[in-house]
Amino acid sequence: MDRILEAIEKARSVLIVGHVRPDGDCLGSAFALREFCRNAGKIADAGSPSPIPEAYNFIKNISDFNEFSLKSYDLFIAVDCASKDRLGRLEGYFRSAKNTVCIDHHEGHRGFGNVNKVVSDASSTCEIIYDILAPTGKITPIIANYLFMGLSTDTGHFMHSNTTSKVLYTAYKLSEAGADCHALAAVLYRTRTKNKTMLIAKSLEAMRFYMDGKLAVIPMTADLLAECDIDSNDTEGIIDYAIAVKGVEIGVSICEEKPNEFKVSFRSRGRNVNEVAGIFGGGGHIYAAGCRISGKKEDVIDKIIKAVRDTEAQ
Ligand SMILES: [Mn+2]
Repeated sequence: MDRILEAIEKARSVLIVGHVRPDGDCLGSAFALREFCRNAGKIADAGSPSPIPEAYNFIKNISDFNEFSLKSYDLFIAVDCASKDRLGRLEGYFRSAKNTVCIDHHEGHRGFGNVNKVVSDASSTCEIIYDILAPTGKITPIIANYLFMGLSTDTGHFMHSNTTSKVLYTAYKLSEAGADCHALAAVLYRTRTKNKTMLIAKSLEAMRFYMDGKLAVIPMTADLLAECDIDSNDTEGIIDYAIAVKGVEIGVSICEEKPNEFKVSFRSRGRNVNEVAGIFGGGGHIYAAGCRISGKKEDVIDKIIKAVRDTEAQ
C-alpha cells in the first residue's frame, strides 16, 4: 500500500496545507485530499497561510477553508510546498502533528516530512495526488474536479512544456471520473473581474523591454494595485503577457506586496530561470520560477537584469 494512503488510514485527523499565495494546483490538491479524507471518515481540514484569491471563489465548499477545528492534528500534509517556510503562519500545525507528509513537484525539493513524495517531472501536485488516489477507486466527481483544476492551471491549460502524454491521460481519466472540464475552463479562463481586466490593461501599459527585447518586465507597484483595487494575491497570469511577446526569451513580473518588497516571477522559453531566481534565494522550475527581492522598483529591475546577464555568461 502507498505510504501516504497508509498514513491517512492510520490518522484520525488530517490537516492539508498549501503554500502562501495559493494557486490552482495547491488549492485543487488541498480540496481533493480534504474531500478524500472526509469521505474516509476522518476529521479533515485544509488551509493556506493566505486567503483564497478572488479568481478561485467558484470552488465548491470554499467556506470552511482556513477554518481549523482542532488545535493539533494526527497528520499534516503539505501540498505543492517546496520548503517549510512556504507554510508561513501555519508551520505550528506542522510541528505539533504526530506524522507529516509532503507531496510536491518542485525541482530540487527533497521533502521535509516524515513521508515524502516529490516527483519533479510531474506537471502538478494534482497529477501526483491522482496517481496516489487512483488505485483506491475512490475518486468521486468532486475530487476529479479539484484535481483537474490543478492539472489544468499548472500546465497553462495544457499548453506549457510540461503537458506530457501522461498529463493528457490523467485529464482523460479525471474527465471519465466526472470532472466537468468545460465548466472549469469557463470559470478559470473565460471569466475575470473588472478589476483584474483593469490590472491587465495597466500592466500591459507598464511593460518594459530590455536586452534587445529579449527580456520583458511588468512592474506592478503598490500604487498600480491600489488604482485597480486589487490584492497582490490576484496577480496570477499577468506574467503570461510578458512571455507572449514575440522575441522575448524571459518574461518577468514584479509585484510590490509590501512597501519596497517585491514578489518576482520568471517565465522562459528556453533559458533556465530556476538559476536566475536561485541568485535571490528563490527557485521553481527551468521555465517558471520565483523569488522575492527588496528595494525600490528601479533597483529591483536593475538587479534582475544583472542576474539574467550573469547567468547567461555561464
Ligand atoms: Mn504546483
